[in-house]
Amino acid sequence: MVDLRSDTVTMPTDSMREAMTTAEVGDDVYEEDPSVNELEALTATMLGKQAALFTVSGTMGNLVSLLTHTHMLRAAEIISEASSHIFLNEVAGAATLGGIQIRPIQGTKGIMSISDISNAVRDENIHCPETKLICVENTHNEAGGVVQPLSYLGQLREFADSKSIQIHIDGARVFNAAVALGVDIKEISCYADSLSVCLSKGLSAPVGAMICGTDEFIRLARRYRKMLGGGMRQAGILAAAGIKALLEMPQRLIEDHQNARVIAEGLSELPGIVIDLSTVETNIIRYRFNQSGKGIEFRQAMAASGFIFNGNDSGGRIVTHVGVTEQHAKQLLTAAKQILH
Ligand code: TLP
Repeated sequence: MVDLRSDTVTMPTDSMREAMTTAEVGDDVYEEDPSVNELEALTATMLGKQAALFTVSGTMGNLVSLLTHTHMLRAAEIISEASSHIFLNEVAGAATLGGIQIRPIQGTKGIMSISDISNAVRDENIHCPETKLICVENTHNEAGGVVQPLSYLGQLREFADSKSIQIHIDGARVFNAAVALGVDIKEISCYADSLSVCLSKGLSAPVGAMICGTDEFIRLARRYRKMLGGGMRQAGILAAAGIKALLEMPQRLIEDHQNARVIAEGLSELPGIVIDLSTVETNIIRYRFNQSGKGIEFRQAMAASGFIFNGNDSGGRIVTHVGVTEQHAKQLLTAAKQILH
């Protein structure tokens, strides 16, 4: 089976497993785990921020960031794209645990227009919550792995500064964005007050995500992580894999993007399947059929040929990663051609 449901299915590499067996560890709640400390320092340096924090998952990294930005102040509102992971797929954690109201804004290919954001920012008014944060998902999962352009992030930063609002980047796949743009990751992170970055997606670590920001932000975030039960102890075993993920894996993401492009272009030529090729900038392909029920039928037939993806009644998502080779991409197209001829 070639598993294209997500890049979360990637396995730790041999180099990660080796590093995990020899990792120096300590109690991280006392901030005494040398491997965690090294991973946090490395992340902060790579992303050009003062400090970083290791979290259990991207979901926890985002939630801790939101709690820290709003400081659990009731009546806070944050802006996030209508199909963002934070709004759709984080179990309403911000509302449930943080008392935060999310104001969803419909973007175009996952990108919210500055004028729509501007219209959504609350005025000083006794009736209104206070707009504290703008969240940007980079790359944007639901939109098909779309990269937020640097010029856009620059304009957004300018706007946010003019309103004294902070920016959080849900950068679960921000290394994919940097690779697609051919820029150093700092050229993206410089626009955000805080970022979350997943280690366990395309970067293949078994567990974990990083958040980063100022020293003060991370000091508070560490307390919120503890509150959520995310204070880990000898987490250096996991951090050792995370270090390898950051140092050894980003450069190969380009292969995932190339394979996604091959798959997307090939599939888009087949009858009945609709793909907006302009969204296929990284390792995610979103496709749909104009016929209801066809999504399920197609996935079942593809699974019988050895390729599994996630999806619904009328469409689905294909995600490339280190376990998907160029050969697999070609074989997938051959199987799809037989099914959709
Ligand atoms: N995304 C997962 C699923 O939850 C949908 C996937 O398979 O793509 N931000 C973004 C943009 C994400 O795509 C995800 C995970 C997260 C945050 C959360 O990361 P984890 O799974 O580590 O909590």
